[in-house]
Amino acid sequence: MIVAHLDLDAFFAAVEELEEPSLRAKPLVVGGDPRGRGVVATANYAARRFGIHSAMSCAEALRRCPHAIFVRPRHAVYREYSRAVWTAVREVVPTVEQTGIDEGYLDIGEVARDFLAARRVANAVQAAVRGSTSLTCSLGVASCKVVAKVASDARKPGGITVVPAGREAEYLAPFAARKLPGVGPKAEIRLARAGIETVGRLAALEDAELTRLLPGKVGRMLRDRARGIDPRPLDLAVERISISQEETFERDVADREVLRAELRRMSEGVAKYLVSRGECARTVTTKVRYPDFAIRSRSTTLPAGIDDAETIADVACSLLDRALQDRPGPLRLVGVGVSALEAHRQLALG
Ligand code: TTP
Ligand code: MG
Repeated sequence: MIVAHLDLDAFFAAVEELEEPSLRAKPLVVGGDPRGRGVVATANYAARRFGIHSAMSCAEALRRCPHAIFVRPRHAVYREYSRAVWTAVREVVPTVEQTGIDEGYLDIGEVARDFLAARRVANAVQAAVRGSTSLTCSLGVASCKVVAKVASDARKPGGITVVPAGREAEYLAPFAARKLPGVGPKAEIRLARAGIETVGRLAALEDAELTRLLPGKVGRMLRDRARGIDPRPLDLAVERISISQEETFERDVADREVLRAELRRMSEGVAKYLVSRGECARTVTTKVRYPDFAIRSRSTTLPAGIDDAETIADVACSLLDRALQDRPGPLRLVGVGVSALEAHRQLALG
């Protein structure tokens, strides 16, 4: 396995700088009201030099840097940029597990045979992201997720860190234990009390002491990770191929309006999921089940992808009409699904 973890640099702040170039090079905080109880969502690197970081109170950020500029987050704008980023990434590396708006794992092994080629692919990904959005990102390339994730954070901003196979444990060893994904504040405290400050010390723990400090499966899992052992595959949920919702009624339903209302409700769930993944779908399917358990489904494939609840619902309802025309009668279940998923249409930037 060769996997990369990609993480955008100072994401919200970077977008704000692109949208308003006069902010560039000035300390910039995206977050709540510095005169209220808001917290910092993110700060650009100029602001980080003053010790400002995510989750700090904005009041404290203002104290640390009185001339910092504070802006409120504009999530809809960040989502648009995120979609453009992931579309660009998928053009270089098609198989991606997006784990957040600004981060995800890339199946580099699919396009690169060895770590040398993997570095070139990582460079190409960075160039594609920069070319499509002007945003910068950092990547870590390794044989497993945990090492890739730690490595993507190591040379921010704009860094690429490749940890070749066989070097995982050695690479992780000097990092602070809390840098290991999975080590939360509680585990960190327990480890620190026992003098375990680094990933390397965690990796070297004997069974008995490990069980004492971090009992159960979690302890063994964290020690494995500290050793650079992480069998997690990319999580390409089946939902990537299709997303659906269905509802079995307590009593069979014949009322067309009730069925339509159900489809509309479920279409909202489906659309929400699509939007959260930055994807849209070209095929909509309505599924019906009759009291005798017979199942019918009707699908339509559209010329362009959609991701809004209303359009999905409109298509789903007309498919319901078609199904009921072919076989009328009360229904035991209705469902709506979407497939032929694609990354959201490229947005024109600038
Ligand atoms: P991160 O990737 O953690 O941070 P970042 O991209 O701003 O900076 P870095 O260069 O260190 O990666 O989070 C991505 C976005 O998520 C970030 O821009 C803002 C948002 N966010 C919050 O809203 N609250 C938080 O506490 C954190 C950590 C992030
Ligand atoms: Mg980031």
